Amino acid sequence: MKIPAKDLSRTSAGKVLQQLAENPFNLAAPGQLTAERIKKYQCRCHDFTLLYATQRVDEDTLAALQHLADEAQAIEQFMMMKKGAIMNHIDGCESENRQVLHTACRDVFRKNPTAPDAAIQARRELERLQTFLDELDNRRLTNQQGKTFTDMIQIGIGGSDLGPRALYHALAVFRNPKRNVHFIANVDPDDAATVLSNIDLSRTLVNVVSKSGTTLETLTNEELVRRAYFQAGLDPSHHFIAVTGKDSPMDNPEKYLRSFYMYNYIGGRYSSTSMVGGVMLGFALGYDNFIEIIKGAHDMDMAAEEKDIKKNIPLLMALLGVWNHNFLGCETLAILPYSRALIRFPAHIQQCDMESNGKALSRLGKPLDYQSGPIVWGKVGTNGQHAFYQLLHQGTTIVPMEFIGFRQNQHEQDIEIKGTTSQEKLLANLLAQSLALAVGRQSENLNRKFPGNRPNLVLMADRLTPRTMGGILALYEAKIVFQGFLWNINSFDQEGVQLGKHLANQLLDHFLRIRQDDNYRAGDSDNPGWALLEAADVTGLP
Ligand code: G6Q
Repeated sequence: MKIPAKDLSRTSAGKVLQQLAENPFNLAAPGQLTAERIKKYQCRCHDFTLLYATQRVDEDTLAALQHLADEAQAIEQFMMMKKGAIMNHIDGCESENRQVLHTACRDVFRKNPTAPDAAIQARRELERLQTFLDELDNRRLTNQQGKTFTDMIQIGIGGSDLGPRALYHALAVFRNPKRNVHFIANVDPDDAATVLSNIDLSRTLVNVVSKSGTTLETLTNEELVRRAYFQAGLDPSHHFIAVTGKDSPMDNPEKYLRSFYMYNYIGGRYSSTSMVGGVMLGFALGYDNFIEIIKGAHDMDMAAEEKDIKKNIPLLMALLGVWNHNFLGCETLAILPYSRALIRFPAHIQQCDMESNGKALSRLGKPLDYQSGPIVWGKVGTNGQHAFYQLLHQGTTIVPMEFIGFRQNQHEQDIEIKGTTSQEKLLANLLAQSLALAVGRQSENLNRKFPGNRPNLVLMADRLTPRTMGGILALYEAKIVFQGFLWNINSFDQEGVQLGKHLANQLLDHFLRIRQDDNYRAGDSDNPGWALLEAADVTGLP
């Protein structure tokens, strides 16, 4: 299966969009953002509605964006990816050359003759997880004193931390009230100390997550927590669980109470619905809720196969992003959920997006002659309105925004004051911002003038549940993948991350040698690590 690869600058749709961008739809002109427009520019997929009347698009722009998606064969590529084609390839360069099959983790409940082997492997891991969780629930698996496990520490970093952690916070209200999860990611020893200072280790499981089984931060933190177990007189092999790649250095079941697997065709940042998220989320939320996440994600994976951009939220969001970034020249993107539960979600999307699409080489092996992924950032709720929104409204930089909102809150509690609930006030704020940023405000006083034309969209759902969370997760994954296809880049490797890992290890070797040999530094000034070592001196390290 050969992947159709075409650079954005070689597409005919790109040329049309270039012309349209000279005079984009003016949201700030009087009478443009009408009720009719708001009604017309809505897209629905399953539980979600996307409101995009507040983007600088009209029918001509949408037709050109549809043409762009067709020319790039975005849907065909997405379906090839789901069936197991090698996606991770760049002509003329050594690259990972792998399948990309995070969607297979969700394609586990239907008889699908085209499902790749990955779906069978995912189902097997799910069954093993279910057995493990049953044992915990039925007290067949307890600590050595016969007591239940009440806590879990998840040790992992990057893709083995951000997505799972975002989901845990998002769904905390669905948590088993007798179970808590704590996270250690950074190698900063204070991170681990904070978690360890306030926990009963004897009733805690430690879930060590590393696909490669070689990540310095994770292995160091694992040893640090193991030492705490030894010091407490506890045997770590009754508490430690591994989630790792088959045959990785961590694939050593004797060392662990249980070992679960993820496979090399699942990228770290796309791994939340594999065992990377599954073990911890299953422990905290229960197996059924984890399955709901998977089902919500699967629904979105299917919805993302729709060719008509007006019926496919992830594809439409991908295209609107390309329009704003490549044609209207906006360099960043803000993700702004109006739900405190999504507190960690912008950080996850930041990683997933910037690690996937922060690339400068096309899949044809040539430097790009256009921009790829934007700088992604964001924060939850109305708090931002009292902080950085000033720049969004009146700053010299135009920041496209993606708002996420829910009609109902998660908890049963709310209060009605002056005839409206807090949830209604929250939503009113969200919608007011969306409209104000698009339309702006005229004023004689230049200081109080708002130029408008700040492109934004609103993703709405009824309530943030495990199912909707799975949907939002898969929606953003698909959006990022589609943008990679449109930019014709390899979204599935991360050489920049690998470089950082490699350099840190190299530098640590230097530290070690300095400790062992006082004469080493003088004779080694040609060593490329030297400049870094000089800098390290300033920090007072060894
Ligand atoms: C994600 C990246 C990266 C990775 C971490 C942790 O896509 O590859 O963020 O997840 O570096 O790697 P391990 O899971 O191998 O420890």
